Amino acid sequence: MERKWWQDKVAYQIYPKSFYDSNNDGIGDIPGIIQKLDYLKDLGVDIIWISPCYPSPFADQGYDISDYYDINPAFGTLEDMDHLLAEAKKRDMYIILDLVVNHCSDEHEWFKKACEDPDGKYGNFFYIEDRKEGELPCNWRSYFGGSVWEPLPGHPDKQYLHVFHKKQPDLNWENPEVREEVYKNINWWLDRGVSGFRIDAIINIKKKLPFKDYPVDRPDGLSSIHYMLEDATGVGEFLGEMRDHTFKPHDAFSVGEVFNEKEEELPDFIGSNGYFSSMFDFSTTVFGGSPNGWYDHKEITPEDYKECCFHSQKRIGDIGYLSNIIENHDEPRGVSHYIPDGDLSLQSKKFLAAMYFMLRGLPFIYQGQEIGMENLTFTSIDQVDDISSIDEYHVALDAGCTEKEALACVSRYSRDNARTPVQWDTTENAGFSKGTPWLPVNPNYKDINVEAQVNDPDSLFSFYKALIALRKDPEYKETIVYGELIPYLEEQHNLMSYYRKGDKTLLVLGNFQKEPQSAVLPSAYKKVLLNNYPEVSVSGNTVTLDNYQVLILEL
Ligand code: TEU
Ligand code: CA
Repeated sequence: MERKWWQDKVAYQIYPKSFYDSNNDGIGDIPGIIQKLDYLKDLGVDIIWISPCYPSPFADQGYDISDYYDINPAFGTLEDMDHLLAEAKKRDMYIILDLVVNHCSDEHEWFKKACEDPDGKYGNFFYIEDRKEGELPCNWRSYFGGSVWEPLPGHPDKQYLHVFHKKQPDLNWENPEVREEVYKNINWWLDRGVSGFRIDAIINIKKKLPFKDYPVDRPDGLSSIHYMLEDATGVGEFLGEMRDHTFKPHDAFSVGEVFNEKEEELPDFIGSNGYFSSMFDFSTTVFGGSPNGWYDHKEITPEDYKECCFHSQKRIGDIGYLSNIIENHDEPRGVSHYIPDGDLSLQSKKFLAAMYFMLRGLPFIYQGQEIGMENLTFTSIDQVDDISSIDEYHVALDAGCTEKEALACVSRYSRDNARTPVQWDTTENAGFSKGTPWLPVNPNYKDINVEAQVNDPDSLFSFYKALIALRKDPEYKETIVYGELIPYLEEQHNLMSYYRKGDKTLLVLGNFQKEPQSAVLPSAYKKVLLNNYPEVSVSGNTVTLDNYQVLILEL
């Protein structure tokens, strides 16, 4: 594939509400991001994705936008955003925003106007249907539970579609006026200095019309949206048009939140003239997911993790460039998710860091990941804020789980795990805010915090910094950024190992278990580029790896 400006970068996701609170109202904000830019620069970050920071009633933490042309007063002002863009630019950093255009907020003026006059211009911005005797146009279940249909405020004889929360009415992408509005907004931000977008829930913009029922798959009598998405074709027409009107003329970076794409569509999505620059590899996050709900999810083992990563790498090959993650704002903390038996140690965290970071693709770090932030343990459902977790709690109870079991699955998978405030130091509220944080701080902040790690050469933070420095090292960049990935000793149990081959040959060798194990080296090595233990134990052509030991070798 042709090389792109963003490919040799390292990206970092900020969830602004929980990043850093500059004015002590308990909510992170844009001036707070500006204050921490040097911290991110020191880590080696280039691209910063900021989760939605626009005006929003926060029904879904800002993924319900009521004005696409402004900044949420809780986060600051447009001037603050301009200031952030300028400060980032000074440091050769790039800001990308979240593009949430499958839906808007029910408090957006378009929806308000649609409620005033459902037959007028704005009625056609949404999916509004007649409601005869309470009948639903179709039996689809919204992602957050319940029917996707909700009575239209002020019009009991009509109803509107929302595949997410009822406060997130879906925009009607079939209407060219809607698409025009979306492109206008994207270009407005790009012209303002934003370098691109992460594109939210984008697969959902294409609905299979006319509305019809799909198989009922839960006791609620409704049908998972996935049946409809499988059946819908033609999303590419919208996405190609969006690319041509916005990203392409600006040479912007775009990363799609794409799920369930069909194999043959990969080149269309991220090939040389793809709809997006890149898309996230969700193969490990969705592994074990059950259509029944979180309570029925299957745990991922080290072997599964390895298989998912290698499968994605093989299918993408040189078609395009994936974006790699171990967590985001919708997922449990990566270390809590992928390291079995809660065996969280500095070594296991470093192991996981190196394993995903050295894959071919653009690495994203989610805030707090670089210091090894962990899941929260919930002791009561009242501590949960996230709408998705609350729904899943009830799904679990309805399926016959006890309250304890339901709470355990929420604890395991809740989106709030990743949304607790960043742990900056050992002072009150982990230094995130002097006010009351909107979501409680993880009580482990005295042990896990930025201040304790930035100057410690053995810390996880320093390990991430070394991984980033290695990716950018002129000697190895060609291989790490552009080289191919070839699995090594793929069959060896709980060993995750792969070559990166470019103008050099590197071998990433990791022991994904807490017992030591030996592995045969393919040849002698020239240099140890990274090691999470002080020593390498080799005898002849065999290396013995300590528990969760990971080595990056130059062969
Ligand atoms: O998520 C899209 C998505 O597919 C979700 O259903 C995701 O699987 C779910 O959050 C897991 O519980 C995006 C955003 O990342 C998410 O935060 C938003 O809630 C959602 O879109 C709606 O905008
Ligand atoms: Ca604040």
